[in-house]
Amino acid sequence: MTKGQWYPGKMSRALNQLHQDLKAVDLAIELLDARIPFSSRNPRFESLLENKRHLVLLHKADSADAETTKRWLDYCQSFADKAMPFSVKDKKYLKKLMGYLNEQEKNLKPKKIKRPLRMIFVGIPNVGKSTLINLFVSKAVTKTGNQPGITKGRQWIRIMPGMELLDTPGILQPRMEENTINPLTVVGALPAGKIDQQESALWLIGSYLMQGKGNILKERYRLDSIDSSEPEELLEQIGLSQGCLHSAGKVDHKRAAGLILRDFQNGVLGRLTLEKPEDF
Ligand SMILES: Nc1nc2c(ncn2[C@@H]2O[C@H](COP(=O)(O)OP(=O)(O)OP(=O)(O)O)[C@@H](O)[C@H]2O)c(=O)[nH]1
Ligand SMILES: [Mg+2]
Repeated sequence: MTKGQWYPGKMSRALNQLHQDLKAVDLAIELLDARIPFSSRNPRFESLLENKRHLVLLHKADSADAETTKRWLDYCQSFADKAMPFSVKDKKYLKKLMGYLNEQEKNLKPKKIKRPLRMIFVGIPNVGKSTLINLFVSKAVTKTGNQPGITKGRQWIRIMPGMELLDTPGILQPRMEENTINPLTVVGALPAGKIDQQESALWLIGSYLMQGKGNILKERYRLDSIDSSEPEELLEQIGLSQGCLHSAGKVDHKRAAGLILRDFQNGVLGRLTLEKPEDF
């Protein structure tokens, strides 16, 4: 994977559009992946924010380790106005989010002029922006149509009286650094095909082992034992047990790696947070 996917022209166009969109909102809701809050953050985003309110959602919290998510919330509160966990799999999160949005709407200034609270979801690819927009659209009162003079060609969705959401998300470039490629790959934020899936799958297996969660792999893939296993050895065993074989009967490591990453992304490998706030 090279930085070529985000060639400068495309990147600056996306950032310019986002900068424009941000001018039209009161609140930017940044989605981070609760399993990789560091790697799923784009530090350049904050420079575009200017004085807008900034809410961070540690999204897909259902897939992350709950204790670690709590510590990440403290970390996120050091750069955002507010941070909350979120998941579409449990309604309590939506209730809390709506509570926060209501508060923001009440505190809109100036108070005398009635206008809606406007907001936008932003985040890196695959973090869940469209899912959240759809969640709100399904509850929406009306689509409000273009509002001249605000953001050209953009639609606002009135999600309830006094609250409007921009119907297109702000897409942020993933942070491409040496220590972010594996985390971003395993959560599916980078296009498959351009990256070394095998290396990322080995890194993921190593993370399970290091966190004492190797049993999850053992059970899922019906392995005999994982005592003192190295990631390479486990990948081999998983390939064998799952029938990821070349015609000559040897394990197809690439295929086995793809299978593990898919299983992780589909949420069948339990909860696992891949980054700790103490490391950043
Ligand atoms: N575990 C879990 N998965 C979620 C949650 N919300 C969304 N997803 C999954 O995340 C994946 C990506 O969701 P999208 O809404 O398409 O993400 P996006 O940010 O719009 O992605 P791009 O359009 O590629 O930028 C989908 O497979 C969703 O089902 C959640 O709360 N928990
Ligand atoms: Mg989307």
